[in-house]
Amino acid sequence: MDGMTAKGRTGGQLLADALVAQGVTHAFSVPGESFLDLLDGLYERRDSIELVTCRFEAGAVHMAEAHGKLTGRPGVAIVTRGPGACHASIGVHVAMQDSTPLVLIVGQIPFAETDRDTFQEVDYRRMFAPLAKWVTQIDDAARIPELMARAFDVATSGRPGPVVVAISEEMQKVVADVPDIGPAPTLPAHPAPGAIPRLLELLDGAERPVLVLGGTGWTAEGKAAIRDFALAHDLPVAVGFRRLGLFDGTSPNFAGDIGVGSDPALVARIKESDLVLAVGSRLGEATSQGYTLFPAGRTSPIVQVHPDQGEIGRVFRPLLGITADLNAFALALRDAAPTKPRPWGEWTRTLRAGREASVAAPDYDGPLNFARALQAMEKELPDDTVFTVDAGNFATWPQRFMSVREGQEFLGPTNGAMGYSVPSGVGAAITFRGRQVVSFVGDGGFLMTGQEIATAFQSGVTPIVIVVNNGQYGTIRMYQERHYPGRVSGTQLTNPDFARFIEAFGGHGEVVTATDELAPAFRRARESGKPAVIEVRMSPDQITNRQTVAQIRASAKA
Ligand SMILES: Cc1ncc(C[n+]2csc(CCOP(=O)(O)OP(=O)(O)O)c2C)c(N)n1
Ligand SMILES: [Mg+2]
Repeated sequence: MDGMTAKGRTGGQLLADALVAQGVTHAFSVPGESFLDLLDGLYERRDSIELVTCRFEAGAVHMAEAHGKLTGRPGVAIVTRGPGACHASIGVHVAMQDSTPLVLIVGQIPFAETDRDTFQEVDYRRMFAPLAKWVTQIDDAARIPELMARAFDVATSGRPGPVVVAISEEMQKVVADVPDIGPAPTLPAHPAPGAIPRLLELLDGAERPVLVLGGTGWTAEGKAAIRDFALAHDLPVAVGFRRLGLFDGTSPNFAGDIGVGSDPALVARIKESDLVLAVGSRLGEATSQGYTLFPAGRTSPIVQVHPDQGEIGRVFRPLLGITADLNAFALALRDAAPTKPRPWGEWTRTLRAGREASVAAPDYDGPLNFARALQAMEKELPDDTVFTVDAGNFATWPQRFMSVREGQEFLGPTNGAMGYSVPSGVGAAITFRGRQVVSFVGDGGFLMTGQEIATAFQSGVTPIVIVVNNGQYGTIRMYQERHYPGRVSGTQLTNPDFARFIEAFGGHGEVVTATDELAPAFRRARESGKPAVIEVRMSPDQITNRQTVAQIRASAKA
């Protein structure tokens, strides 16, 4: 499209064409009267862009965010001004904290009414200032190609993130004669010439190294390259909070994930490590266990690799920082064969043994051992399954007891946004039609955005949602029991019949109350060929996969 002119296009057409020029294939939207001209432009480009009509702006943005996480190119959400933008804001926060490329387009009020507190008026530059990577408003149709290209460049550069573009109402009707602008062919940032030799020198001097993978934008080739490096050097590999898709959980070198609810033994080992290779990870609050992995503010035994130099050493001062595109870095590192035997074989085996001990399902009281149930269900999963999780304690069960295999994907909100799992699963299913999506969510999170399953029916995709029903906002109850044992306040829930909920949409519903029921229920759900909900009835007393309410109370009182 670059350099092409098409005479006399309206702003709405220019916007739709700008999306096509950027290679956009999907846009997730709840319509508003503020962007009728853009909707009309999309009508003309409906062969290139699938417009997905959603039920809730938070759902639309989570779908777009999942698209961005899975493809590395910005997911696009389009919402209306004021109320629509407010609903959408949670997804901007997810994209910011998760480093996901996202472009949120907001229909703006008529420009001529600015600053009258007119109907649905909001200043988006101020509203999204701390939430987004960049906010702009396009008031001149002739600048649509320029500013849209800029929006996509900012969303994907360095540390990827969300960009908000407000489009004033009349501007969408103005006719302008300007060419489209596509992405510039830009080569990724490669590690500096001295970077890999210095890293290897540090590795040669290490006894207890750990590779910690994180971040976004990884390609299959990049993930394979860093895997080959890890295996050649026999490094133990951990992944950051909710980054379980970055390394094969069944690999003999996989040590587990570090984040909320992760294995305390693994955290202890990482604190003992004398060289952490943090590739892509920001070593954020959850991954660093509340910034306790190393003393902050002084040099720590870390080599940190990140595409944005501004993220390197933000909390932990590393021995070495390397600014590079993660895939370019991984490919450069792949050929760095060890020049001498690696002395840490026993250390790596110790970390792996820890992971195996953690993944082994313990006994639990009652008819449902969710750990064993998940492990039986896991055998039914296709090799390219996409998992999504919500925020909540239920998520620590799949995170701990299942192994995300190479070729599978795992999407979770690192900012802990409840209501993420169902819409992101729908977005993933629409992005990768034909791949099985399995979305885990709690009873609390499901009733925040579970109605977005309607979009799966409308788009003809068939995710399977596993609702873990413990009749409460369990995570908060857990904190409550730790701080105020026995004083249950504001955390109990009265729930509907979740199987009948999905049946009302025309989907497939299952209820699971015992260990050996989950795998067959999952099989039936897949065979139904419909969107499905499997309600797993979890004892409210089994508040985490490590502790019961009684145990928490006892230690809180001690
Ligand atoms: C949008 C949002 N609101 C509130 C919270 C605070 N919060 C974190 S976990 C949680 C409870 C989740 O309940 P549920 O989905 O049932 O999962 P459970 O913890 O019971 O497994 C709450 C309310 C949040 N993280 N996000
Ligand atoms: Mg719950």
